[in-house]
Amino acid sequence: MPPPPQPQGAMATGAAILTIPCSAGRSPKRSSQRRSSASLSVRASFDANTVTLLDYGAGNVRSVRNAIRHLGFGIRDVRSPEDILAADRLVFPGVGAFGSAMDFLNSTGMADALREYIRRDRPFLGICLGLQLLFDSSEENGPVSGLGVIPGVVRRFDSSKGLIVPHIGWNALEITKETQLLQGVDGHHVYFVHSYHALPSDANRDWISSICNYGDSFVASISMGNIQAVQFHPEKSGATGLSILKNFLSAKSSGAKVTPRRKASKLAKRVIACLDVRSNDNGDLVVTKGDQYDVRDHSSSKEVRNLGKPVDLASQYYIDGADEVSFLNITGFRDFPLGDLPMLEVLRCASEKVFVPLTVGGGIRDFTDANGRYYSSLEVASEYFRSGADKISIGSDVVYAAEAFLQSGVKTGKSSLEQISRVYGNQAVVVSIDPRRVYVNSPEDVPFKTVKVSSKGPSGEEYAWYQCTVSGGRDSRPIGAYELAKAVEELGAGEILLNCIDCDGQGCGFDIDLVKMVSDAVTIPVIASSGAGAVEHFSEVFEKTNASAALAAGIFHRKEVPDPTLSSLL
Ligand code: 1PR
Repeated sequence: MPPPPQPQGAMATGAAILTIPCSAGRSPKRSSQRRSSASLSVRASFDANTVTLLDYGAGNVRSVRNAIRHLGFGIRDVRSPEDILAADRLVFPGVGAFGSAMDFLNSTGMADALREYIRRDRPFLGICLGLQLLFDSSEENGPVSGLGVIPGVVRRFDSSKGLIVPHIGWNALEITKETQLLQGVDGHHVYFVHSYHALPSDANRDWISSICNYGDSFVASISMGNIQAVQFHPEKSGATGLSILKNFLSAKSSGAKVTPRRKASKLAKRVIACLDVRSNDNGDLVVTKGDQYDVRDHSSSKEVRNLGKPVDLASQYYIDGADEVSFLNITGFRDFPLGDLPMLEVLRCASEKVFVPLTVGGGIRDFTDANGRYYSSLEVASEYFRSGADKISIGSDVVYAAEAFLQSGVKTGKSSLEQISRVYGNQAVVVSIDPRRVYVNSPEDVPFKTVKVSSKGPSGEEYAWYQCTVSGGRDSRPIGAYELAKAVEELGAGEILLNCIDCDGQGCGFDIDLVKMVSDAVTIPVIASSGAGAVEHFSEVFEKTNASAALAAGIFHRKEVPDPTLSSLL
């Protein structure tokens, strides 16, 4: 259900009651294409600092709220079709699947209200699915009819030729039409995360304000009069994204120029700053960092290493230019995460300051508390999303689910991975793999996929397989990283975070053999993790493997590179 409305502030002053016909139009200028004549009672308002938000409760729009508030605007939530028609400025951050979004809009009368609002050329900003829904139809869950405002269809990216889907990451816009919304943005990268895209065609050419290339060209933004929509996430696109949002929210915006973030004109490799978080022996939640997953000091005190406060470090890495920030609650496997209120508070505070994607992992599984109350993994994930996560990451629980799936060959639909990706979309679900290298003499020695290693093992072994672990590397399982990666792709993972216990904290570079094996095996993005000790290590992993992103921790905590804006150097 939509969240409760926000305080309405000055909205009451200057409000007026109107009654207007509700109709639909392909173009704001074509009032003849009406689909409904139902009348709606409308209260028009005149409040320059409040924006109306259409959040139909299907997913996390907290990031959009945080970005709007960060820019100094208040939010009024849509509760009824009349609220749409009364809006001065409407932001529609579509989330979830196309079919269920249209079901909701049609059954509540909001589809007609949206068409009418658009026909009247009122200020509108659609985000992500909020752009796709404007088109005639989508292949997602269907075909399903959309709002029919813009001619054209929405299709899935074609992964059959090896294209990695979802399209996740920072890609460049090619601006095709001058608009105030995209002023100063040409050539900049913005953050995309989607599996479906609107196709440009002769019929919708007039609408398109920018395109982007991923496999093929797709519609990155549209603009017609006051109607704007973007496929990317301005609320997660750092300073560039915030300036786009500001251009929409502030009628008086000067559209100030922003410094180019990067020069490349294709999907950029991402650099992710990771914060391993846990309580220290005094009960304070701290950022820590291990060597091969051992986070205790090697001195006699054996204390948990304390590298700083989670929110301070996350904010700093955002300011310094990290493409994404991840929190891993590394003792989540033994503590109940919903009992870990400081962690949720960390997430809330970080999401108000970090305007790039925020991932959180640790402890996502079904759980029964001391009072016998059962919590599903979906509830745990939902709480993480509500607290500000854009993506969640699951480790141990997925290993068990993948083992069961490989044994039975049956997808039950009940695993945490399947449930969460069904509700929030697979682009919101990362699977974290914690493997350890096991050398063997020959591929025949084990029933798991092996690689010929670049450096031989201690007894001259030429091959290795990568054994998955659970509970932060404490327990080894009878499944390899390759087998796990293939299984989780089938079960609905949107990305793989590929750690390597042997390399963690060593600063000797990523395990290229492992990253190559896994990133060649799947068509979802793989994040290489563990071992970065120099800028060259990032270049190496991107040159030699199909990794889409690289994650590091120690190198940033120890300030061994100026900041995480490494992608500009690569
Ligand atoms: O199993 O669903 O509860 O998730 C637990 C999560 O916590 C998993 O993602 C797991 O990887 C992580 N985790 C558990 N124990 C540790 C530990 O360090 N003792 N951290 C741990 C994993 C690996 C990376 C690290 C990179 C880069 N740490 O997060 O940041 O290796 O480090 P580097 O650049 O310094 O080499 P669940």
